[in-house]
Amino acid sequence: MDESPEKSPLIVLDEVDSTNTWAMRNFETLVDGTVIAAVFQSAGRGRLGRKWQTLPGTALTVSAVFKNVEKPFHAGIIIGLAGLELIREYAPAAFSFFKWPNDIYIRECKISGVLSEGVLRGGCLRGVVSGIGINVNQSSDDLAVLENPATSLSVLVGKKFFLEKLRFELAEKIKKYYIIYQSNSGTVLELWRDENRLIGENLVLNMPDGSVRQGCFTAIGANGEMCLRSSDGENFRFDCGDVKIDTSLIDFNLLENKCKPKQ
Ligand code: BT5
Repeated sequence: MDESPEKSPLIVLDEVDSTNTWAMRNFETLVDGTVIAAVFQSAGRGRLGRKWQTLPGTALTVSAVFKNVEKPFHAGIIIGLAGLELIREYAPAAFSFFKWPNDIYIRECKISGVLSEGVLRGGCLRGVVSGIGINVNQSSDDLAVLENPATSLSVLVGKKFFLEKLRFELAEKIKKYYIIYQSNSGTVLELWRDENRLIGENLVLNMPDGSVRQGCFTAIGANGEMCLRSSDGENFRFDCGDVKIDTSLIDFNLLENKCKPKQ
């Protein structure tokens, strides 16, 4: 079997519980770099047992099989960069960025989320399945049912998109970033750091144990961890947690201007 990502297939399923679950179940038989997309995902999953909700035919729900990454968190970066590039192409006027680690936001609204899961067999890590959900054709009313602010390409641009085309383009971008990663992982990691536009901002971090941390997001460490400096100058490192965007702490107009390419 040819294992080069250039030739890895795109599998489109009409309906599935979760593309991540399907890819994990079928991991052994799938070529490295295979991309699996669903027209409808009935039980989409977020991190920490949360749900990823999308109505049929409104969104991209895609997973990819990574058998060749140096560190498991790199898989989420590869798929996240592909998603960010697609969102930028179709909504170029919107200020899109990564909210650490791999969520994609437009200001305080989530447009995309990434779920990466290690594939363990007999206690050994065989690879990673990483899935991305991108909101495309949802209306504001569709998104209003979600518990946190969310947006879609359609809300941003004011028109509907042909999902089949975007699905194919996303798969090509995932392959592209995986190939770049395999020849130079440092380039891909640097790109991801640069697109984490909340570095330098004051953030609130909700930890899985329910505790809350607040401080300045100073940097991303070598293992992808968030470095946070508290108001009394103490430095902390976190490899998990949910960043909450507090619009009273972040001036998005200022941030957007700072991030604009210089003319
Ligand atoms: C994520 O989790 O953001 C990861 C989402 C990954 C989804 C993809 S789709 C393809 C693949 N197959 C799967 O089953 N999953 C992956 P987390 O950071 O835990 O965010 C989950 C939270 O986002 C929820 O609790 C809601 O508040 C919110 N949410 C749910 N659906 C959303 C949507 N469509 N748009 C924006 N926010 C949403």
